[in-house]
Amino acid sequence: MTTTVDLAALERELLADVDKAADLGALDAVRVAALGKKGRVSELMAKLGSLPADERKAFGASVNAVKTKVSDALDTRKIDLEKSALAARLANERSDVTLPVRPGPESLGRIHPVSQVLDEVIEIFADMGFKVAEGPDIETDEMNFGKLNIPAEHPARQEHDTFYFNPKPDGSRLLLRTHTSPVQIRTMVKQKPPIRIIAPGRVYRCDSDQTHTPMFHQIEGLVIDETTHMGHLKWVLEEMCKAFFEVDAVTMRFRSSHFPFTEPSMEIDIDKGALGKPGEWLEIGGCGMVHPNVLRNCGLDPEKYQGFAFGMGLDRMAMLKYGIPDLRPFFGGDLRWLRHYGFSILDQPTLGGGLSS
Ligand code: 2NL
Repeated sequence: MTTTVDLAALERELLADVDKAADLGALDAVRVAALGKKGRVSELMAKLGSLPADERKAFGASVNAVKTKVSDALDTRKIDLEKSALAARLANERSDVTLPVRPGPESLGRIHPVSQVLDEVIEIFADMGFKVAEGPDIETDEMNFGKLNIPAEHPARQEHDTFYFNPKPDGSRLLLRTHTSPVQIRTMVKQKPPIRIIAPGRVYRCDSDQTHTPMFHQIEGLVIDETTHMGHLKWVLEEMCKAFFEVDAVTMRFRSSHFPFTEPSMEIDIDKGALGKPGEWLEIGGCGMVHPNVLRNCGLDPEKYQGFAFGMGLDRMAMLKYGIPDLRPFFGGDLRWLRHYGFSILDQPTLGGGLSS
């Protein structure tokens, strides 16, 4: 074993390497090669144990001195390189603060026509004192049909093309709601009149062609108190149509119809004059006075309480108002369609500022 290592030469060599390192990456490589676990200085330290005791102390001190010198040189060089790297960036990276701001998501994003129409309709009904009510998309038979005076085997059940879940062990089946009426039922069950709500939301029917999609959007309305009558119903719907189509007058027609949950029941038609085509009738929904059986099923005394309900298709309303010819691309997720028919997020519909500006 010999200790005739030329520590002075090693020190000169390592200090020269430090000086030569052109960037921070190269400098780190020098550090690892010198002071890393298997670096040249560290390896000398590891040899200490095998030296005779009388040489160990002096040799250790000399190696340590080299280590300190190299380490200090590395630190100094690192600060220099960092300074020049920053100076280079400052010299090269200039930003022109006079350039126009790039459009961000808030100006590129688009509101879907159904969301726009929903916001518009909510604004209109909120102004008339209605609150928005919500409920689950997955419902029980009782909420979707039973309480609405549609018993099992009633022919109206077939018309609803219901999506059913697999039966539970007790034979009962959950379903996807076929209308938003269960939201209104839940409200009547838990809240005493007066009730003034709208229930917008997704509904589902097993039906798919050019004008039907298995999921679509509906908005229903419900008013229950002790005195509300058909005159109020007609006024509310007329005000809604005028505000929605942004016209001063609409001609409406209430055609006698039948729903199990209203009596009397009517289909709502508007004259297309509101859309620039007078003389043609267009069906926009259905309505009626809430059936006494429905009130009773919800724990309300039909001798004391009465009121009206109505239902309309939101997607259809969007197509009518904004001249969108086909229903299917509403749910296709095609960004080109959305850029064409969508609305800016900055155009919030308000009655004061115009619903759709
Ligand atoms: C339509 C017809 C309608 C209702 C929905 C309703 C809800 C309750 C009680 C009574 Cl809780 N009625 N809703 C009433 C009449 C018509 O919808 O053509 N919808 C698109």
